[in-house]
Amino acid sequence: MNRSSSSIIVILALSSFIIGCSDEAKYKEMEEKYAAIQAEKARHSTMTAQEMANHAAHEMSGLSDGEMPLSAKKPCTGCATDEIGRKADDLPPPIDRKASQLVTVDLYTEELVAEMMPDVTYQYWTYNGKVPGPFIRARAGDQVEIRLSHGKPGAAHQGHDEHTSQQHAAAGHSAHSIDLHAVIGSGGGAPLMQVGQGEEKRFRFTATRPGIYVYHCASPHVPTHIANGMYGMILVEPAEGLAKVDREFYLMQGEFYTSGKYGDQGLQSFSKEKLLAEKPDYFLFNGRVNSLSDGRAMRAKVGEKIRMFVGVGSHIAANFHIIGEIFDNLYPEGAVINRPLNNVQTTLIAPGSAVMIEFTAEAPGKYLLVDHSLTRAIDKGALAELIVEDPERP
Ligand SMILES: [Cu+2]
Repeated sequence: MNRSSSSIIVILALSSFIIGCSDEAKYKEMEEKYAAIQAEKARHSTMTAQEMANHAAHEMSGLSDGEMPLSAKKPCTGCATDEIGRKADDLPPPIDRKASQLVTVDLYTEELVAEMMPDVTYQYWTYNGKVPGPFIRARAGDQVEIRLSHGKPGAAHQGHDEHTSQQHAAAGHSAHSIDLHAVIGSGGGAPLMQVGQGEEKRFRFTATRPGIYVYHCASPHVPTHIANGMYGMILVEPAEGLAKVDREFYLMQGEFYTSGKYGDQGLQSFSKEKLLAEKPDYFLFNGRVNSLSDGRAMRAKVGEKIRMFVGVGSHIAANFHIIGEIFDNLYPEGAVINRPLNNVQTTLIAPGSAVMIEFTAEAPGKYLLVDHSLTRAIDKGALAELIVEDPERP
């Protein structure tokens, strides 16, 4: 045998050994997977219906049983606030007066670093330090005075050390403003309300048209200001008020465009490239992953009437659905004085629009609120929880 043919034999022998090894590894892996599936099946067969529901809910939250829920937060380093998300019950009570009045609204803009999910931080641009901004409530016929100051009164800006005009300009927020969709008039108020560093401006309008409306910043580059979190909602109640309910909740879905992928750790910068490509990494209710889950979940009791105001602040429409619920009344497109649609499963909410939803909590349990374009819920954060308790069976 010459040298070259003997080396071929050695190579053949070696490669069959390697193939043998990798086959064995593959079979072992398959065997393990099969065993895991069988174990999971056995586990399911012994679960009660309630345990099964909880298990599914965990899976929807991206958690395996027993893992720490993402909303059990540890302190965040480098954050200006421990909580960027507005709670869903943070809204003024229904209006209970029969005459018009002046409603004054104090707003300030604030850029601040906060946690988007554990170990992921982001510099949000906000109204009053939370996403979404405050829920404004007026009655048809009211005068509304918006007072907007650039920066939290008396506080230093976050995000850059100097507070010169050049620094603000370089950061892209030399001015902030407000455009309210409840305003009839050029720019929805924004032309009057461009507020530079250290400035405060105010304007008044008469809330003539009942509806649930979005407001947002309209300073250049407008889509960037909005994508960073500068939006909220204003409800103009009809003069006779809305029907009485037991609970009201305020939610806004917004998508975020970060330099890294979903879950990449550390301070994420805003990606204008992804914004222009309409490719966000996060779809979130009220500002962060799990903002409205566990200890911050919405809560109600069996038999209570629930009303939700749900809007889209940023640039991509939401497909809003509550798993295991049917909307008794849906007022699409913010049209709260029109006759509602009944028995609706999912509603499309356009960017810069909002809906009002009413239903009675009939069965106890944990209900997941999702964007039914479900990768957004399972893989990109668009999940919230409503917990319905039965006082008869605690
Ligand atoms: Cu702004």
